[in-house]
Order: sequence, then structure tokens, then C-alpha cells
Amino acid sequence: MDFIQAPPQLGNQYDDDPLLQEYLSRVLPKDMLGSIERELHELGELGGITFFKRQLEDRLNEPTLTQFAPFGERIDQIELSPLWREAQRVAAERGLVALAYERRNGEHSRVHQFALNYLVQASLDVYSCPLAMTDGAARTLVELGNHELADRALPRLTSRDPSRMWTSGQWMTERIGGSDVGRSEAIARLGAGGWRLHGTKWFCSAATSEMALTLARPEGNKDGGRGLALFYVETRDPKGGMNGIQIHRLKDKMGTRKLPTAELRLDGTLAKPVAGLQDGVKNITFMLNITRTWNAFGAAWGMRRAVALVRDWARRREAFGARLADKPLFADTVAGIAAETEGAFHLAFRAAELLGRHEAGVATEQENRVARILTPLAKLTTGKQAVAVASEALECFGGAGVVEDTGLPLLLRDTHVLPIWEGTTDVLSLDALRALAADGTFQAFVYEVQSRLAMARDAALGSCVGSARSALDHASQWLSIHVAQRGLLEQGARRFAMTLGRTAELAYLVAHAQWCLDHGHGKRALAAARRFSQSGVDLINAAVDGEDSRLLA
Ligand code: MFK
Repeated sequence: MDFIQAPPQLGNQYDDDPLLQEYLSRVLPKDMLGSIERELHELGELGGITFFKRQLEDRLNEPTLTQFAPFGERIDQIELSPLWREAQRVAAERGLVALAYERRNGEHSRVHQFALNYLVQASLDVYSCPLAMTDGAARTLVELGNHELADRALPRLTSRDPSRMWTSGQWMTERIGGSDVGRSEAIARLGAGGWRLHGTKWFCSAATSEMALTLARPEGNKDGGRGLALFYVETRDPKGGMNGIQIHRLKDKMGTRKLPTAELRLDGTLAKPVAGLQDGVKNITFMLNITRTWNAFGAAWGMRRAVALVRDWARRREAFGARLADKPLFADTVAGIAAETEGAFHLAFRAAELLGRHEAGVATEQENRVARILTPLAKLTTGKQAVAVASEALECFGGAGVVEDTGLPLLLRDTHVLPIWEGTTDVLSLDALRALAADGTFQAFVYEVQSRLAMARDAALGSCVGSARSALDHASQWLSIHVAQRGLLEQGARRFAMTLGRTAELAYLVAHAQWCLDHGHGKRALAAARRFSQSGVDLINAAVDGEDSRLLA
């Protein structure tokens, strides 16, 4: 009889996730957790069973663009994949954006929102992208206090009615690139009916959105980011036609293929300034900081999915006379990716906690400073971890990991974008330096880490505390030596920022492990902290020579 291998499967993603359950018990008031537990269980079922199955069935469907009607009329219609159409409904009905704005659970509303997304998004084929931008647009309209636009768009962006809910795009990238946004070439002219935009937006995620926030330079403004203005655009005119927008083509990407990313031509697109006629880059950073937080969660749920599949596989697959789960080397490999996954989880959720406290108006000045630095650190650290974990996970499946109809290659392909969009690792490392240039921010970060480490009382956590403290001291020393030498500071910025991100992760792992020991939740969290602390926390290397880099590059 020929052998047939049983494929890896998932269970309810809430019931099967001790880390999420422990974490929510630790940070949420008991009555609140009780009131949302059913919802968590339902989302766990949707993520692990219902949509995981649909995702596999929907594997070959991709969005399509039809530019012309049969008799030549330009229509630029995008047809979404079936799973995306269902994701639209679930997102509205479950309040995957709305929860943060309804704020039924006060400062905990962001944790609530992201916990639900964490449970389901890995099965929704990156529908998280338009949701991230929708959330970012809503936040930006609130922060910038444009009441006219907020009154018009917020009820749509945060609606729970699928037929009313809008999503938003974030059109930033032009042909000149996605990082140095201040060089954008799009022009805004005051014309018939108001401001009209002209130019090409080169990489617009989720081009099906009903609105977008975008940047353009009002004619006559100076160069650079300050001369750009932030504009609000509705993609269709009142009759349902395109608002001076042509979709040139959908991007042919290696991953996130369900996401209709497009090149757009703006030709007289009617737009409204969101907050004056300059400082566009500064104004869109409200949006970026939200989408970067979503990005960190995208990494966390992607890693969690990879590890969940590998763990199931390890119980089903036998080689050399035993289940993989019982092989010491396989366990060692899985432990490595599991520890990285737990670290990323804590960093992302801490960013959500701070965001929730800020929005509820209860954050201290110290917490707001931590939030500013933690956002780029979370984005850059978890993005890199996610790619490494996804790659390792595919290897755990052997050849099956690269065979398309197993659905497994998606784990890596859809993850690979996480260190790229929303600012590359280098750009985010420079943003971390930008954040630290503000008075008191580094001190606030040090306090954040030290206070977590001070919670450790169990001797088994001693080595973890030691490695976190020594990484923090090294980072502090490195910063004080290099702060006045811009070239050297920039050269080492990625190793420095990754060290801060990994140190924060270790500190959160330690605090969580102590809580688990104190509350009868066993030693898994302790094991995660210990393994993580042995996997490279301090990445700063003062011996790296800039001249060597120049020669090699
Ligand atoms: C799973 C879900 C994933 C989510 C998917 C979403 C998909 C969306 C697809 C996309 O749109 S990807 C495109 C994303 N593009 C970027 O992320 C841009 C990357 N480049 C940067 O972030 C650069 O750092 C930046 C464009 C911001 C640099 O521009 P400038 O003009 O050199 O900035 P400058 O002069 O340093 O800063 C201007 C002001 O903004 C300063 O304030 P002041 O005027 O008061 O001095 C800065 O402090 C402030 N600023 C910059 N970055 C900030 C910030 N403030 C707060 N937070 C930040 N992050």
C-alpha cells in the first residue's frame, strides 16, 4: 500500500493558543475578558477552520483588472478574489477596524481589536492591508481635526455594515521611489470645483478602496516633504465613474497576490486638503504609525500560523522511526522559531496597549515617548523575524514546503513584503534614530525595559535578565559615543535598532514568564524567554568597518 502523508491542519486558533490566553488574562480586566471570550473563540474558529479551508480552495484565484468595456469605454474595474469578498463582510461585521473607534473597552480597545485580527487574518489573504490603511486614514482624520472630512468619512471607515463600510488607500509611492517621499512629483492645482491632482502613483495597495489619503505638491510650493500637502480623495464621482483616475495595470508581485496593488494615473482627480497646503509628509505619519503597527501584527500572526502548522506536522510526520515531534533536533529547530514568535507577539501587543492608552487619553508622557520609538522598532524587528521564521517553517516541511498546492509557500511569499512596505528596515532604523533625537525618548525606552526586567524574581530567569541588561547597556554606550558622528550613527543604525527591538522583546518575554510562573501557567513562557535570550539579542558590532562596507558595496 502506497504511503499517503496526512497534511498539516489547524484547530480553533483561540483554544489552541496558550500564549494569547495568558496574555489577555494578564492585561485585561477579568470582566472584560469574560465579555469578549465568546467572540475570541468565534474568531479562532473562523481563522483556524472556516477561512483556512476557504483559503486553500481559493488558492488560484487572483484579482483581475478590466480596463475597457466591450465598446471601448474606459471602466478600470477590478474583480476581487472570492475570499476577499467574504473578508470584506467579516471585517465590517466583526468590527476589525471599528472596535478601535467605538472604544467600548476604553484603553483596552486596541488590544481587543488586534486580538481579533490576530486570530483570523492569517487566513484572509492579506485583507489586513486595506484594513490597516482604513484604520490609518481614520486615525489621521481624527488627529488632524478636519471635522468636515471626519464627519463624512469616519462613519464609513468604521461602519459595521458591509454595504456601507469604506476602506481607504494610502497612495504614497511614486516612480522616484517609496522611501524618499519628499521627492514626490504629483502636482495639485486649484481648478474647477476645487483642488485637482495630476501625476502617477506607482504602487497603490488595494486600489479598490472607496477613498485614499495621498500626497501632492500644490503648484508653486517648495521642494521636499514640507512642500507637499496631504489630500483626501474619493475614488469615484457621485455618478459612480472614476474620479479622474486611471488604473494602468495591477502589479505582478511575488507575494500578496490577492491584494490588487496598482499603478494609478491621476488626471484632474478632485481632492481636498486634509490639513493645510504643506507639511504633507509630517501629516501622513499619523497614518504610517498605524499601518506600521498593523505590519508588526501581520508579522506576529504570520509567524504564529507558520509555527502552528509546523507543530501539527511534527505530530503527524514520522521519519527515522519516530514522530518528528519526538526528535530532539526537530524540537530544537521548532523551539527556535517558537521563541521568536512569542517575542514578536509581545512587542506588537505592547505597541497596541500604548496606542490604546494614548487614544483613550490616559497615557502618560513617558508612555507616549515609548510609543513613538516602539512603533518603528516593532515594525522593523518583527518584519525580519517573520521572514526568517517563515523560511525555517517551510524547511520543516521538507519538499512539501515549496510545493504550491500544499498552500505552504504562501507563508513565505506573503511575509516577504513585511520588511519592505511601510518603510524598509533601513528606513525604519533611521526613523528610530529620528525618534530618539527627541528629549527623553531613550530614557523612556530604558525605563520601559528596566521596569519589565525588574519583575523577574525566579532564578531561572537570571540569565535572561543579564543578557537584556547587557544589551541595553551596550546600546546606551554605543549611542552616547556615536550621537555626534552622523556617518557612524547611520552606518550602525540597523544593528542598533534591531538590538533595541530584541532587547524590548526579551524584557516583555521575561515579565510574561514571571507572571505565568506566579499564576500557575507552567513553564512554556519561561522556556520562550530562555531560548530567545540565547538567540542573539545584542547585535551591535563596533568592529564593523565603514571602509570595508564601502569596498564591498
Ligand atoms: C499587515 C498589514 C500591513 C499594512 C499594509 C499597508 C500597505 C501600504 C502600502 C504603502 O503605502 S507602502 C508606502 C509606505 N511609505 C513609507 O512608509 C515611507 C517610507 N519613508 C519614510 O518613512 C521616511 O522616513 C519619510 C518619508 C517620513 C522621511 O521624509 P522626510 O521628508 O525626510 O522627513 P523628515 O523631514 O525627517 O520629517 C518630517 C516631519 O515628520 C518631522 O517633523 P517636524 O517637521 O516637526 O520636525 C518628523 O519628525 C516627522 N516624522 C517623520 N517620521 C515620523 C514623524 N513623526 C512621527 N512619526 C514618524 N514615523
